[in-house]
Amino acid sequence: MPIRTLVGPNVATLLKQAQLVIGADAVILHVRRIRTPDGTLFEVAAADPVSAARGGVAARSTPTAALEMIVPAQPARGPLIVALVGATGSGKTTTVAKLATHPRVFGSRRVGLLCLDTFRIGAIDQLRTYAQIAQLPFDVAYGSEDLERARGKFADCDVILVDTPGRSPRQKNDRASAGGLLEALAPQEVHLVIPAGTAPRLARMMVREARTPRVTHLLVTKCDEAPDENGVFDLAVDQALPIRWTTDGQDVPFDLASADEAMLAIRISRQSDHGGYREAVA
Ligand SMILES: Nc1nc2c(ncn2[C@@H]2O[C@H](COP(=O)(O)OP(=O)(O)OP(=O)(O)O)[C@@H](O)[C@H]2O)c(=O)[nH]1
Ligand SMILES: [Mg+2]
Repeated sequence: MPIRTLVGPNVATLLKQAQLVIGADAVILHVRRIRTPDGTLFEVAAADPVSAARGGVAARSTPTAALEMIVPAQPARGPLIVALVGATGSGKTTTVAKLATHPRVFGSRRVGLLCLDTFRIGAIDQLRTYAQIAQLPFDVAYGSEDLERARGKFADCDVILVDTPGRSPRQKNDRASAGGLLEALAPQEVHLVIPAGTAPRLARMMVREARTPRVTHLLVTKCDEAPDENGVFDLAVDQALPIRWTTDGQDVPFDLASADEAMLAIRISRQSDHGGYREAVA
């Protein structure tokens, strides 16, 4: 099977190049990090869908599916509802606060914060404090009866960010009511929050178990704690789940970046002799 291998410092550029060389339906076979004395480079291997299928590789993801713009599009009607789900302590609430207040993300769009985490002591106050500091509308939903009121409160919002209780991949029913509330809200985007240092097996399990509601994106947090890891990025490509946002610190709102910026920030620690961009045909 003719595989095109592209190497360069910017994954987003490489993915675009793969599309230019192969076509818009290019199938990404892998994205790998290559460390060099001068910085980190990435290798993207791609093939056309027919060759990929002949070689036993299903068309799992399009190149641009892996990394998305930091600014989401606004739906034609109604507010954009974005929910963050994930394990306890993964960084959901902090990231909701960053997204709500980072100047590059929603700009002048009016953002409201909805808390569904009525399980953990202090969770409501944590998000309410961010809302008060940023002077954003805030509400809490304990049950479906609260959703109508919350929608009314957010009537003039362009965006509603939804914080949810932490969940363990092995706990099937503990947060069932929050899952039900999320279903009722029908968010356009559901980001599964995974810290960068999460073991690949565990990260895969998190994706497998996070079914309700359907996850649309991965969101990689704590890149500062695992600056050398791109396992969650590989998982995103593998599962055809795009990454729009990443975080790399506790500073609200500024420790937030787009996925391609985060890929570039992954650090050098191993020597390699690769130079700038190059292309090879395997
Ligand atoms: N180093 C680092 N710490 C982070 C980052 N994002 C969040 N944290 C920290 O991680 C801890 C947990 O963050 P939270 O936002 O409360 O996590 P959560 O997922 O809402 O936790 P639960 O509500 O308990 O499920 C806090 O101490 C945050 O400051 C990050 O990008 N880097
Ligand atoms: Mg939280």
